[in-house]
Amino acid sequence: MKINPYQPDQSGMAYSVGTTLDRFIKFKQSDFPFASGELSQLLRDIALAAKIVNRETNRAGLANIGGAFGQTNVQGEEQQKLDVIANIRFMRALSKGGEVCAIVSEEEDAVIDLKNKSGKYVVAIDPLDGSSNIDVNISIGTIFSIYRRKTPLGSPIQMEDIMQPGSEQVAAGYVLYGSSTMLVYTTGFGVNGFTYETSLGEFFLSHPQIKAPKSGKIYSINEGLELDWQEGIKNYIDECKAKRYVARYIGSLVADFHRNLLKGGIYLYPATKNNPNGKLRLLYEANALAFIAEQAGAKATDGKSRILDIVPDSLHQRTPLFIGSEEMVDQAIKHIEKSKISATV
Ligand code: FDP
Repeated sequence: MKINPYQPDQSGMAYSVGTTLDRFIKFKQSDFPFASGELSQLLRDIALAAKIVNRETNRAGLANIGGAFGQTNVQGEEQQKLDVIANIRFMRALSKGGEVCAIVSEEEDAVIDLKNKSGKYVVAIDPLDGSSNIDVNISIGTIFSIYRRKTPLGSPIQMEDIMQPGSEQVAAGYVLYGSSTMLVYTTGFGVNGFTYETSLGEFFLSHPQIKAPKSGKIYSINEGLELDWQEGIKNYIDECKAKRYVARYIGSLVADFHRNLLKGGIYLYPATKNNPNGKLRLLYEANALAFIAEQAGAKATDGKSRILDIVPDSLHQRTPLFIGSEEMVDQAIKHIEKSKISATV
């Protein structure tokens, strides 16, 4: 029997292992006229750091890298050892590649100016999201946003390069370290997901052109904070229960978002008494996921406006976040608005 390796094969002997992330990125470079390949290289750098962090998270139980690091980050949250390790890995990947001029990280108080005058891109990153789940072997993630700098190449970095609204993102993505490890990203031409094949050490295209269901039955919210919610949120969640929707809350934003993106659902983190502006960070959590959500046909808002339209005024700014299937987000917003009107009459 003669098998043509380039043709679909019935025997299974020449089955294709699929499209690698590297090849996909290279192929997609043509979406950008006059692209010089730097964004492509930056995405590859992020993927490499993700592979290393994936290795570290997989052996966390064995390598004495679980548990607290003994310091708090700028948000006052206790840093875990793996938070610190992931931060180091991504910082290295982003600074060594040469494409980036500045980085904003959840784990760093201030902007990291790489003094790289030829770096076109600014990256905002949460190196390891969902840290409270690290020690109990539950899915965690990395979230990143990429912006083109506003000031001319060669000049020093300015705050206008950093404080850009999410609508200016040129690419965004997340890595989910879960039952399998996935990298999902967009450059504004749809959303594609890649699954890590450990034996080959490569990400392969597994979820091409992800489309979020218009509606769904899953709602994800920390119900322990119900007493702190505003009326509209309570009413919306009551409606979800009345409709016998399904409650699912992992407490790792990437994992909750990813499930809802594929299956249809909504993730809500509203303002609470302790966190009057919500808990999640605009620059390196909400913006990236909002860009991905919109590219997949879903929606993201802070209850008043589209997440991607918010112009940040501080690095570690927090925002309420309602993100997921379009009809569910619209319905949540209806309840929020209705309760505001009834509060004013
Ligand atoms: P964590 O504090 O564990 O890092 O971004 C912060 C985040 O996790 C999200 O990943 C998660 O969805 C949320 O906070 C969980 O917050 P609560 O524990 O308040 O529900």
